[in-house]
Amino acid sequence: MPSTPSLTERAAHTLSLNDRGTHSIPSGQLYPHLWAWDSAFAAIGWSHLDLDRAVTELETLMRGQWSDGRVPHIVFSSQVTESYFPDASFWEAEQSSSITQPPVWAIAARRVLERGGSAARIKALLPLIERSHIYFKSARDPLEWGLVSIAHPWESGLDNSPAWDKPLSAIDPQESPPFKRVDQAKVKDPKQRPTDDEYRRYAVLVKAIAKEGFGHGPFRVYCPLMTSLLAWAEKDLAWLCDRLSVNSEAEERSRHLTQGLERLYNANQGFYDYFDITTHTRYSNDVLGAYAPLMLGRDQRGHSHDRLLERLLTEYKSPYGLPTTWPSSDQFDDQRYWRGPVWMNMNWLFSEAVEELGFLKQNSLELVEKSGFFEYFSPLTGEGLGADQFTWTAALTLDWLNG
Ligand code: 9WN
Repeated sequence: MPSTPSLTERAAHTLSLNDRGTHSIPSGQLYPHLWAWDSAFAAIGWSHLDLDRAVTELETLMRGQWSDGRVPHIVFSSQVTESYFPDASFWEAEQSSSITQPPVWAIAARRVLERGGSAARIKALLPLIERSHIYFKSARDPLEWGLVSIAHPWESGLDNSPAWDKPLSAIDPQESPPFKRVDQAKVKDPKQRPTDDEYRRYAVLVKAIAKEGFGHGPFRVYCPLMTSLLAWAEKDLAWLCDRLSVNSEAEERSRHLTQGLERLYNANQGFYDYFDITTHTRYSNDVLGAYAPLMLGRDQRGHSHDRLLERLLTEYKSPYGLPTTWPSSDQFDDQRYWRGPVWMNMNWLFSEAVEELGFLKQNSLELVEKSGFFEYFSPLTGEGLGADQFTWTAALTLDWLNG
C-alpha cells in the first residue's frame, strides 16, 4: 500500500505546483503572476528545499524594482493566459502594478542566508533592498512622522481589513471605470472575497495614482502594521549588512520608525491607532494590524508590549491562530478575506517575533494538517477558504517543520 505523503512532502508539492522557474506564483487558482510579499515568503519555504532556488526567488523579486526604489506588488508575466483583474494595462505601468506591499524581503533574505544561501548573491541584493526601504521614507511618509503610510488598501497586504473602511468611504465608487472581476467565480463562495463596492473604490484609486504620475494618490493612511514590518525588516537588513560587510543606515532608520510608532499608541484602548493623513484624523480599529508593534520586542516598548500581548491573548482567541479582526467586533466576519479569517503569514510573523506567541506554530501545523494549504481559514471552524494549494501557507509550513 502506498504510504500517505508527509506534511513536508505535501508542502513541497504545493511549492513545486506554483513554481514558475525563477519565481513562484501565489496560487494557480487566483493569482497567476508574481506578488511581492508572497515571493518573500516563498523564498523562506524554498530555503528548506533548494537554497539556490530561494535566492533566485529574491533576485527575481528585486528585478521588478522601479528606478525610484519601489518594489511593485505585482509583476505581470506576459506569457500567462489565465485572467486576473486588474491586469497590467489597467495599472497603466509597464508590466507591473504601481503600488508596493509590506516589505518583508529583508526578513526573508536573512533567513535564506542563515540557512546557507549564497553570501555573494545575497550581498548583491542588499543595495536594492536598502533602496526599497528608503522609498518608504521618501514617498510614504508625507508628514515626516517616521511612519509608513499606504496609498491603497492592497498596499497593506490586508486588502479589505475593516481598518480601511473609514478612509475608503471618502473615495467615490461612481468614478470607477467599468471592469469585470474574475476572482469571485474562482472561489467556492463570493462571500469569501471583498465586495463589489470595495472593488470599485480600489479601481478608482488605481486610476487616481496613475493620473498623478504614480505618486501617493488620495488614499493616505499611516499604518501600524506596515511601519512595524519595515522597522523589523530594517533590523534584519542591518544584520545582513553587518554580516556581509556592507555600509548601511538601516539600524538608525529602524529606531526612527520604532519611535515614530509611539505617536499611534492609544493608551485608552491598549493598542495602536491608524491615522488618515488626508483628513488629518486619528482613528482606532480593533484589528490584528493594530497589535503589530508587538513584533518589535519588549525592549523597545516595554510599557505597551504587555498590554498589547494581554489583549491579544484574551480577545483574539481561536484554536487555529490569530483572527485578523477582533472576533467580538461588529465588523468581524469569519469567512470574508481579511475581515476575520486566520492567515498563515500573520500566524508566522507574530510567532517568529513574539516569544509568548510561539504556540501559534503548533496551532498552524494542526490547522494545515486538518484542512490543507488554503489561502485563509475560518477562525471558528478551521475550514479552508479562498484558494487551495496556496504558496505562502505551504512555504511557512515548511519553515515551521524544519526551522
Ligand atoms: C491584490 C496574492 C495577494 C496577497 C494579498 C492578498 C491578495 C490581491 C487580490 O492576494 O491580494 O493584491 O487580488 O485580492 O490580499 O495579501 O499578496 O496572494
